[in-house]
Amino acid sequence: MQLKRVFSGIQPTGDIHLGNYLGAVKNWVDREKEYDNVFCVVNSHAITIPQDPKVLREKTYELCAMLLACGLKDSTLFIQSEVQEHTSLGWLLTCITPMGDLNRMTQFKDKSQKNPKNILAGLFNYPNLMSADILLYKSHYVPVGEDQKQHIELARDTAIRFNRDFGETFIVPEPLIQKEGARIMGLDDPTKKMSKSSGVDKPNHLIALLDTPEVILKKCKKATTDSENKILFDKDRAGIYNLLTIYQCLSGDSKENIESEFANKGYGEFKVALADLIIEKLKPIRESYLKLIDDKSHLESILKSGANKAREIAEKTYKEAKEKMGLI
Ligand code: AQP
Repeated sequence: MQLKRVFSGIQPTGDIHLGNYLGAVKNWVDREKEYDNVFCVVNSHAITIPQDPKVLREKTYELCAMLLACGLKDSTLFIQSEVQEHTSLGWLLTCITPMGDLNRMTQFKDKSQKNPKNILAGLFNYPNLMSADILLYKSHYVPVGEDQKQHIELARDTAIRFNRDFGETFIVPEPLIQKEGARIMGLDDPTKKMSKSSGVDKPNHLIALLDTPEVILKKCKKATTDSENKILFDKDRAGIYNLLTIYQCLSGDSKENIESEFANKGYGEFKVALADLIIEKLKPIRESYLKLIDDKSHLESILKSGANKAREIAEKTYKEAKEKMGLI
């Protein structure tokens, strides 16, 4: 039986954190057997914000090792810039996408506000590259966190537009968004999404998958809550709700069980239990990561074979799209 294809990507823009893990990567790993998976470290996306080239190279390899450490085994894993058809198809899609569609993207608005004096054209155009990533592999599903939903909708519109104007070519992809954990919030400010870039200048914003047990405990203890001291899944109390969601995603337990487990306990005790759970779940990932990053040639050979497999599919799709648009 032919499995449906899944594509997703992650940017090597900083330290991969619990939000990336619970919103996306854990889902990739847990459902790996159900699909024909293509996963990509999207370094060409990363340069839509200025990067230090040396750091970008290192972070790219580190993130690849981290994805394997999280448990990916049978997926096609590669680095985006190794398959040039991503940027080539990105250009074709740029030429059929109205500016108005890109103008609506909330992530562009958020990210450009962070650096208003240096807004790069690549940041504006980035959703087209993301559409190309997905459409190149004729992907059925795209497992992502909630912040990426709008970009998937754009990829769907683009596929529909291309198929209408140039003939049936692309599969119209669907997002796969987790019920729980699709939007993990910052520990310092539970009204803001946990993000790698915010973690750079705010030490208590995120929990990185490579944080040591001591750091995890410290960050959990400092996490913003409220003064009610009641451990309930109450969306109006964003801080405790966020911590409980992390607990639920990692423990796999139901909301009711978690609430009754902590019914007579205070925030202090809950935060220590949460830290213990995070430490326990991240320990094997950390250990496996340290081995993988230590053996660069093994890592490079996995990535090379991933890129070769990806390229085989990507070349065919790009050729088909290019010819349909009349390019020689
Ligand atoms: N806070 C989050 N909660 C749930 N899912 C999240 N994702 C990101 N943040 C959260 C999901 O992680 C996957 C990889 O994201 P990405 O690295 O490609 O880009 P991003 O969404 O822009 O992630 P960051 O951490 O916010 O990075 P920066 O700060 O560089 O922009 C995606 O599936 C995303 O939905």
